[in-house]
Amino acid sequence: MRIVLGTCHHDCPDSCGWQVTVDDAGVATQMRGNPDHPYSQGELCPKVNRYLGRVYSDERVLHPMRRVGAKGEGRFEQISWDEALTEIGTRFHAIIDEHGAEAIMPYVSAGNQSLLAIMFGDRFWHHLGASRVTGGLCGLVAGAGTATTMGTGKGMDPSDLRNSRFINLWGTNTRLTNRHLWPFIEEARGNGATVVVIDPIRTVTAESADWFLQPKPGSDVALMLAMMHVLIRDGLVDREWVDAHTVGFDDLAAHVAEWTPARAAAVTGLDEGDIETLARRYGTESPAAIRTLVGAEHHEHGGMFFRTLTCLPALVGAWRHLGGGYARSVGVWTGDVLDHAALTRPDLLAGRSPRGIAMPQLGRALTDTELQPRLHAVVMIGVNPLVSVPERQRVLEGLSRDDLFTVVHDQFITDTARYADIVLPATTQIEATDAVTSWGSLHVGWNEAAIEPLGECVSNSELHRRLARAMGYTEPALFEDDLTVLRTVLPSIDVDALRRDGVADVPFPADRRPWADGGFPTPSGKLELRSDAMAALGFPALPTYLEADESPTDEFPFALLTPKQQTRFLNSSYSHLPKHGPLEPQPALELCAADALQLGLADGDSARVWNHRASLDLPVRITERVRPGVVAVPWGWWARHHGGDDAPVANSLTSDAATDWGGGVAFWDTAVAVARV
Ligand SMILES: Nc1nc2c(c(=O)[nH]1)N[C@H]1C(S)=C(S)[C@@H](COP(=O)(O)OP(=O)(O)OC[C@H]3O[C@@H](n4cnc5c(=O)[nH]c(N)nc54)[C@H](O)[C@@H]3O)O[C@H]1N2
Ligand SMILES: Nc1nc2c(c(=O)[nH]1)N[C@H]1C(S)=C(S)[C@@H](COP(=O)(O)OP(=O)(O)OC[C@H]3O[C@@H](n4cnc5c(=O)[nH]c(N)nc54)[C@H](O)[C@@H]3O)O[C@H]1N2
Ligand code: SF4
Ligand SMILES: [Mo]
Repeated sequence: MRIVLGTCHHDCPDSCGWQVTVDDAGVATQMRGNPDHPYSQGELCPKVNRYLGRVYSDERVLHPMRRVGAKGEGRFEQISWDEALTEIGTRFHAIIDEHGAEAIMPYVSAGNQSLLAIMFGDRFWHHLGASRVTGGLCGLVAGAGTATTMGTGKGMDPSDLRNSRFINLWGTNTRLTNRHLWPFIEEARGNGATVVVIDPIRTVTAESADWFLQPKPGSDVALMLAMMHVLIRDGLVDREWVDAHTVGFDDLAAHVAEWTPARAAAVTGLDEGDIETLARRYGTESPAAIRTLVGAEHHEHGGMFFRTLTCLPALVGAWRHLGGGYARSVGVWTGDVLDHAALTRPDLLAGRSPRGIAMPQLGRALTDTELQPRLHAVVMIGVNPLVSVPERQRVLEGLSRDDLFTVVHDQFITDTARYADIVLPATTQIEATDAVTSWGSLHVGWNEAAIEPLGECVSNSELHRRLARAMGYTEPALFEDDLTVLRTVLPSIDVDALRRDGVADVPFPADRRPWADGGFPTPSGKLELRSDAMAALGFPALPTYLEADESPTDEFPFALLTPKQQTRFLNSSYSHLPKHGPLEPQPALELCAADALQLGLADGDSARVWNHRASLDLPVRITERVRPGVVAVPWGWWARHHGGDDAPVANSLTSDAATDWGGGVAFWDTAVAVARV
């Protein structure tokens, strides 16, 4: 028996530490939380508590496979790695000869967010000169919006919420998506802190809060502006801190003068008195912290949400206090220990600057006949776009093209893998060594391979070494082994100690108040309540409420949200497994009683939800989770759970409109109609 330390690879802020028990035959027999991990403290979650069921699932892809039926039919034959690589090398060389290297595109997401898994492959794609993917589905908008005001995405250490008195969980579903932060919040609560949740959905986190505010989706900026109005009107602004460390206060004060709580109440659907109370409590109960994460960025004005939100802590001088300020992803802090260029080697571009393809608009890119050159090959790694990317119908149309060569590297035949020409088998996290810089806590975790790869599975890094060989490349950087790379790219970390302990701390300012004395890395050197740089780019200089283009209309009167909500799912990754999907409430259309009554719908009836993109029939679930005018369809389910191999899913309905800035996507500005079937 051996115990091997590892770190969860999922795109989840917690990056939990685990222990894998391996028997003498090399079989993993148990996985549990590492009790010595300072953040996850021995607990995993309802997804990963069943991880061995994923590792040893009968449905695992264990060998390379080649499509034999039509695209999407899901019929494959087993082939050898040699055959697979020869075919890929031959196809790639032919495409490069005919159309140039930019006709090939890697499409990589954070199915495994470990360092090698997600970034080592950049070396290969740089060397090849493939199209680059820009923007993303997750986190970039929050980071960019924050940086507009603060010059950086760096905020509080979320674990310092334990020192807060007024905690605003704003557009984040902590108990579901970031469960290991909850004990720190409970600790603060034990010391008298109040927890407020602001979310258009009454989530499990909202259920656990002291106070829940349910604005209309996409309306928060109006609420923030009214809070500023009250703070300024009532003299709750920390003028000393504001004068010393911000620019644009007078302009902002004039700008929010007209944003009375009454006006914001009309926009947000909140009670005017609640807006007053929220602002006054935020301005008087110190230390006050705002915690947010990713969800609220999935709107057309997502950048503006974070731009505006980060003005609030400045106005009340929250950064002065331990437990005060603004907490979001700490990936910008943990990224400091990584030598990104050493890992991804942009020098291998050798002066070329391949064109960028926007990640969220995959369907448009694959179907765009004007694109020069057209995309002729796509390699999907750790991503399931037919479930995760908006406008599924367009992605499907693209992946159905006969002149597109599609390679998918995954652990399962996902909706996307069904459309592959070649499927390559991927290891799970317990089969490969890697390291993980967390985005939820100030740690880097080690992941030691606990068992040998199953079948012929390979890790993402080994995949790229094989692709390099298949192309006949000789550049040594493409072939470096995992340990050598990890030792090189974490220069300030004692990798031997990390390997022994499973986790290491990431540096953070010693007094834990990173912005107490200002020093923001903006153009003015101060926190920018007014941003002349944004004005120069054509955006409003001051935080501004704007309505989304795709807002409810007479034809499509409901706002559709498609959130994460299953405790046993992680994004698109578990709905198909027996200990996960079948144990969750099945896909349904959630709407409130008042709307149901008006539409003549009762619980369990079949309803149709549609717009110009797609139409889904779902059982009705009447619930207080959503407010009038808002409906929800859970995300993460595959086509088969919606009635068939090519059935529409939540993202068949969603918009692929780009966000204002940051390169994200407005999934959650989607308007739909609903009727009884
Ligand atoms: N169990 C579980 N955990 C996960 C994941 C998972 O799938 N399952 N996914 C992981 C990933 S990839 C990520 S990015 C994180 C995301 O972590 P979070 O950002 O916490 O989660 P989301 O559910 O994406 O969004 C948070 C909330 O934003 C709300 N929201 C939507 N629009 C608005 C708005 O206009 N205003 C306000 N105030 N709120 C709004 C949604 O209703 C939702 O409840 O979670 C990670 N953790
Ligand atoms: N409607 C709607 N759409 C959304 C969201 C939403 O809330 N609502 N959330 C968005 C967000 S925040 C995100 S982050 C994306 C996530 O979207 P995806 O990145 O597509 O989702 P995941 O399920 O995290 O991972 C994708 C795949 O990675 C595979 N995988 C796991 N480990 C490995 C590995 O080591 N190697 C390889 N090659 N594959 C591996 C898994 O089997 C899985 O099929 O979805 C986005 N889409
Ligand atoms: S999915 Fe998140 S909560 Fe679950 S084990 Fe992984 S990091 Fe921890
Ligand atoms: Mo995400």
